[in-house]
Amino acid sequence: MLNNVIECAREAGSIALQYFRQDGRIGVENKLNDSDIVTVADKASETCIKQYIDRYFPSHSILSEESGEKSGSADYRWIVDPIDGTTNFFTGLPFWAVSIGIEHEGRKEIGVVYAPALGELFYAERGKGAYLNGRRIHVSSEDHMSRSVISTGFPVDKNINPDNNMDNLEVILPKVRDIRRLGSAAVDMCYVAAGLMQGYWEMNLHEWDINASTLILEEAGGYVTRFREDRGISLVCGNRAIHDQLLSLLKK
Ligand code: 2AM
Ligand code: CA
Repeated sequence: MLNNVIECAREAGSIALQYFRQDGRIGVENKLNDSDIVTVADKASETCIKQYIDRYFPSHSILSEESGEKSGSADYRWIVDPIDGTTNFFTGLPFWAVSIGIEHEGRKEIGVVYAPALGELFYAERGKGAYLNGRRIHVSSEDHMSRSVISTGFPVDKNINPDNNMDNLEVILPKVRDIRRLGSAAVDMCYVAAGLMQGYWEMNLHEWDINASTLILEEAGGYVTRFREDRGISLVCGNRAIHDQLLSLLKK
């Protein structure tokens, strides 16, 4: 099934890529506010993925960002983000990805994150390790915060909610080599999985943002913890040491 999921992500990513940096073809709409957007490309990518599932796995359930839940008879569920990092996509920055996770009887079994503008395909199967473009990846072995590059993000309701992650940033920024804000939870977590960054935290995410990349990170030897229950999915990840240090600093 991994090969099917990779094929599906590649097809959807190629479709999205046709809209990328093509002025006038993107067709942006607001969902919640000016920070929360969906484009024609998100919808085209999602349609491609749903058609693929209908063709090859019609009995499977689907949870997807733009069209929600579809329940099927089989114990397999696809968790789909057609474009994670839509703001980057719309702006023309390359950090965005198609993210597809597969759960069997509620357990994560396959994760595929395809970032076509970066030429990067991440995937993992439970128990079989994590890969970037066919090469095995592992989390970083760096255990000093002062030598770590840590990524984060800011919640989409920052215009109305002062609980906007600035408190965590204030505590963590002075302790680390530097902070990044890439704008795609899926890419952030895969970069931690590949040892390119040492850790990542963000609040107010959804299951489709992080499902596939959670398995990829764990299969690369990383740790993920949800550090709050009151702000959507709020998670911290990294290798054991950096994960633990970040977790101890974050506001719970
Ligand atoms: P998206 O681009 O698929 O929406 C950036 O901070 C991260 O937050 C991205 O992974 C982004 O996913 C996610 N994000 C953006 N808007 C969001 C929203 N309204 N709710 C939850 N997550 C969101
Ligand atoms: Ca998305």
